[in-house]
Amino acid sequence: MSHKACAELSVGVLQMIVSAYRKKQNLNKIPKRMAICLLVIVNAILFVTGNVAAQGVSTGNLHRIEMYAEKQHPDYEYMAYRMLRHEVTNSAGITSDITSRYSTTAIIPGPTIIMDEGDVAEITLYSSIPNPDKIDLYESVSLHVHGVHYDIVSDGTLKYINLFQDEGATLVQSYTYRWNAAVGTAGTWPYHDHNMNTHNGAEDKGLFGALIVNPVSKTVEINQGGSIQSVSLSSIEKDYVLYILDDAFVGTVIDSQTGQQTSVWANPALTAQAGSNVRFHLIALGTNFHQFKLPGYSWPDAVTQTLIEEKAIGPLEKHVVAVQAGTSTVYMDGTFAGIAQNMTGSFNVTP
Ligand SMILES: [Cu+2]
Repeated sequence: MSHKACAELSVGVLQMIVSAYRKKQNLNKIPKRMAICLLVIVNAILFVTGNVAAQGVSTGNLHRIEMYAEKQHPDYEYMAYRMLRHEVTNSAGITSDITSRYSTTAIIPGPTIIMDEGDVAEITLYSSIPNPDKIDLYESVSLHVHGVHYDIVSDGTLKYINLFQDEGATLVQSYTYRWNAAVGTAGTWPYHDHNMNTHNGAEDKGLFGALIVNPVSKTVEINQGGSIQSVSLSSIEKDYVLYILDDAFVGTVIDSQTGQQTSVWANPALTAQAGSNVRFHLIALGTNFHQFKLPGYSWPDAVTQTLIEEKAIGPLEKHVVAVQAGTSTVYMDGTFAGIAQNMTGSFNVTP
């Protein structure tokens, strides 16, 4: 499990991508290899079903997920993950399809996958990314995740690193990973490609996203009237997933009540209802250090169990900020570089 210090993904790039969307480019074509894909899907389902039946140990939910890694636009080198299907089967055997919560197009950051502590996810990745430099069709793209448990076959790296096998999808073959959000893995974690272009992957080209593992306690600690209070997870109205790049925040807003996810791009204006509880999930990507601030607010630090007003976040580090919305303010990176690059967005609280 090696990590890299990622190159920057600039705001300019994001704006190019946004403008491509505005032009209503069709970014969502199903490739012609559908027959092969269907075969792979059927095989994957048989494999998953057999596997789970054999193990029969998990008491949590089983997530069956299918995602694509694809080019953001044929003319750009940028890539992104797209959710194809997400079904959740609970311990009573009842399955619900929650695919409609996600964007139907590939987005940066990629789809936020939300699990509960105790859940297992079987994630099949497909690739539709051609590489003109590698016409053998076997260049690998992957899902490498932090924080949760998995076996060597689900590391999502190349044989060069894991000394076992290339663990990724190619143009002609999918790859299925199994993530175990075992008790003790609650938190917010990054996932990203580790195989494309180099043995560190194309994370810097847009292939990254977040995994939220909600605690089995179903509670969140929050500052209420100057003291740390434990509140119900169901009281969270919105989850803001903000990746901190070297020069911008880029994110997804999740309506925590419905699960609906909305891609909000760079330094987005965030909104909340006064009195509602919200969470910021911050993940740093790139090489810079950041100082997250939300002036006027303080929140519990999970490690020290004290209320803090700012948090240093280094490359590949993450931090969760849960607050009760009170007054409008801004969120920002308070480092010199962050201020110089105007790394800030508004946090608008409506009565
Ligand atoms: Cu990593």
